Amino acid sequence: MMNLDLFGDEAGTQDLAPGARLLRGFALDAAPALLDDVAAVQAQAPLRRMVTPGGLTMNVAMTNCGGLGWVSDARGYRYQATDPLSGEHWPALPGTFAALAHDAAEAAGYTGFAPDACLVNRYEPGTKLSLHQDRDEQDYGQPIVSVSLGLPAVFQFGGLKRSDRPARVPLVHGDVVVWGGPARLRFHGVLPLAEGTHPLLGRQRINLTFRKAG
Ligand code: MD3
Ligand code: FE
Repeated sequence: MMNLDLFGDEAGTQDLAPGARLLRGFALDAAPALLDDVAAVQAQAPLRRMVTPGGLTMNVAMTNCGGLGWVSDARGYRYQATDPLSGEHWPALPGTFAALAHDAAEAAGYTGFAPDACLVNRYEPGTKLSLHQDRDEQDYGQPIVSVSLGLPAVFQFGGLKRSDRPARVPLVHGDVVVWGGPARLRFHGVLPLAEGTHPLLGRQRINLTFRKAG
């Protein structure tokens, strides 16, 4: 069928743009185990809404696991080894997380991806993430792997300038996107989450982003 040519060489794999590959349902089988580990991470390092350097409280609630975690406060955005709430190291990166991130990166053509940071983003209906670039990592040659769990979201995928009009990409439970190469510094965001209830997560969307930050 000619339509299948729109999707890469494997059913469910789609190039959103050069360097940005969508792996539909790649995390579906692993999702229950991933969610158990998300719960364990949250128990040790609670979700919290961080404050931007400009003094605004972020809409998305966040926590981290891995050797480095992303934080924002009045001093700026950065990665650090400890949770500012507890002063303790972030929880270790669960083996399920590391394996999924590695395998997804490989499926997108990046061999040997070994993330040292996993940012856990929690959305509820109405929560949004404004257009931004991810620029706090050391090496933009490293890809970012993102995993969508729970309620669906509409992802905004822009260009290299904030003013480039973003495309809208629906992301559902189990979808994985690998962002690298020329897509690595593109502006992106998430539109306000629609009301809904997911069988595994209720009124939430959890997004995991894996990075080699340091
Ligand atoms: C495109 N998170 O944590 S994941 C973020 O759904 C973030 O929680 C969103 O943006 C979320 O920084 C989107 C998809 C994503 C992540 C990183 C990217 C898309 C990207 C980096 C470059 C280009
Ligand atoms: Fe981002």
